[in-house]
Amino acid sequence: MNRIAESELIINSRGAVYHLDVRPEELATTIITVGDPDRVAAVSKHFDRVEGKYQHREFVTHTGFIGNKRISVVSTGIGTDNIDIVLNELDALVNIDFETRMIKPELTHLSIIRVGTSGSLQEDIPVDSFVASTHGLGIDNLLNFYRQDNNDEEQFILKEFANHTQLSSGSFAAPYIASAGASVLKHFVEGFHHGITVTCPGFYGPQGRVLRLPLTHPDLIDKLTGFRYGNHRITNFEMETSGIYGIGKLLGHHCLSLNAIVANRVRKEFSKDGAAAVEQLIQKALSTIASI
Ligand code: R1P
Ligand code: URA
Repeated sequence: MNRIAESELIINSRGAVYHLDVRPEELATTIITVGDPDRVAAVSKHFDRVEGKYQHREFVTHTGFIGNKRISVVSTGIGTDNIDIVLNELDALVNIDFETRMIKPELTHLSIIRVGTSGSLQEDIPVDSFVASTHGLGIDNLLNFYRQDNNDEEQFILKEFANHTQLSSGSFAAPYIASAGASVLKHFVEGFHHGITVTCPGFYGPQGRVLRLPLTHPDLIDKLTGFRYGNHRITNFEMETSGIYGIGKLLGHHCLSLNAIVANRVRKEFSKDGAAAVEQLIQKALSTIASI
């Protein structure tokens, strides 16, 4: 095994990984990710004890305890470009020895649970309801930079998605897919819709929103809503899940994305109190996470 060079894994003068500014001993093995840096405190206010707070740029981390369960909550900012940074640095913190810069012989498998907001693509999944993503299907290109490893079902879903939406033709990057960590997903059944979450490289055009610019795919919402593969359908879209599932799974972590639905794009509705829905999802997620 090779020593990882200073240019590849950047460790600052505090001995912390560059973007997150967190040291290995400052991170728990159960991690909640949120997009909004202000949502970190909205999660850690429920901790019995906060052990440490760290921040660099949009990456805020609070580590603490609920009972005996040690949890870190980390903000990612928006988008899978940020997820590339956060997932690789979280993994480095547990699986690379910062002294020797070598991969550790025994790997740690993190539990990584996203608590975020999302837009529903189905009429029967209303605003203020919750979705646990069975799969992250990315149209954002991130995983095309890594060697992927899909099972048969994932490949079939992907093929049908490409046929149905034509989103892999012309100038579009190939869509990719990864499944939720089954060992985590099984704890989030009651009170959650389950389905495929599509991860987009933007909030407006890439999610079919028209303000002043005409779109190349004006039928995107209809195509996503109408997609079926066996019992699978696309429940919602947002901007991080496929990156978390894709990179997380390749690195051996157990990942789950929990979504508070703030918009319903079929009914054209937006939540009257998205903050309350997010707070409810945080509480629901924490009570389950503390017990597993
Ligand atoms: C867009 O408003 C943001 O909201 C969703 C999207 O994925 C994107 O990050 O998630 P968060 O609420 O976690 O930020
Ligand atoms: N986040 C998204 O990315 N899209 C939505 O419609 C709502 C939240």
